[in-house]
Amino acid sequence: MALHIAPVPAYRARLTFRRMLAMQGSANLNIMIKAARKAGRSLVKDFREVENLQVSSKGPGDFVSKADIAAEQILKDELMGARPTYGWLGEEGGEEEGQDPTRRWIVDPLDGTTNFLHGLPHWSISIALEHKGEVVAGVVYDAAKDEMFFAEKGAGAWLNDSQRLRVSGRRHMVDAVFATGVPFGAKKTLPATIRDLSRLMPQCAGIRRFGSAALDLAYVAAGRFDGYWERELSPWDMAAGLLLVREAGGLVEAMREGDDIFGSGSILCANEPLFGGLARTLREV
Ligand code: 2AM
Ligand code: CA
Repeated sequence: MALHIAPVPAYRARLTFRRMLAMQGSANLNIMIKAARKAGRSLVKDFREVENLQVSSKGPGDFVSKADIAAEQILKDELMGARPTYGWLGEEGGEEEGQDPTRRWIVDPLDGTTNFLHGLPHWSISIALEHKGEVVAGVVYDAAKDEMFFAEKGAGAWLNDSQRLRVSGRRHMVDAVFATGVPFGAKKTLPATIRDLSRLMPQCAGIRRFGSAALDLAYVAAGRFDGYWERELSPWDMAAGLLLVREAGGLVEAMREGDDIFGSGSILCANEPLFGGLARTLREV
C-alpha cells in the first residue's frame, strides 16, 4: 500500500515556529537574524557592482575586501550594540574577550569570498553564539537567494521562518551526494584531499565543491547534501553551520575521531545512516 504523508500547511508550520520562539524567548536569535539581514543588504548591493567589475583588467579584488570589511562592521555594530558584554571572534576583526567571558559571537561576514569575487551567487554570512565553549545559536544567511537558515540549541533548525529542517533520509552510499572543499594554493592537505576523492567517488552518486563551508553545512541540514567534510577551516566557517546540522538531526565530528572540531579545523558530518560509511571511507589510514 502506498504511504501518503500529508504536507504540513505553511501557516501551521509558521505558527509552530512562532510558538517555539515564544516558548524559548529567543531574543539572541532575533538579534542575529536582524544583523544578518542588514549586512546582507549591503553585500547584495556590492555584489551587483562586482558583477559589473568582472570585465575590468584589475578585477574587483580591492572592492570585495572593502565590501567584506563593511559587512563585518555592520554585524559588529548590530551584535555588539545589542550585547556589549559578549566577546567577539571574527574573520576580519580578530578576537576580543568580552566582560562576559562565557559568551562570544563567532562571525564570518562573507563566507565564499572567491565566489563573490567571481560574480557567482553562492556566498553567505555566518553568525554563531557560543556559550561556555558550545555553540548555542547559529544563523547562515544566503543573501543572494534570500535563504535564512537558523538554529538554536534544543529548538531545531529552520529555513525562512516557516520551514523546519531535517537532514536527508537517504540510507545508501550509492544514492548520496556529498560536499567538500578542496584546498586552495599549495596546502599540505592536498594529498589527503585527492585520496578522499579517489576513495569516495566510486561509492557515491556525486561530490560537489560549492565554495562556502557555511552554506555546505546549511545544505546538509536542509537535506540537499547527504554529508560534507573539509579540512583547514576556521571556527567562523563552521560554528553556525555545525549547530544547523545537529539541530536538523545530523552527526558532526572532526575528521579524526575524538579531535576537537575547532581545534583541528576539520569537520565531517552526515545524516545518521550514512555517517558511519562516510567516516570509514575517509578515516581509513
Ligand atoms: P572564505 O570565503 O571566508 O575565505 C571553501 O572551501 C571554504 O574555505 C570557504 O568557507 C572559505 O571561506 C574557506 N577559506 C578560508 N581561507 C580561504 C582562502 N584563502 N581561499 C579560499 N577559501 C578559503
Ligand atoms: Ca569563511
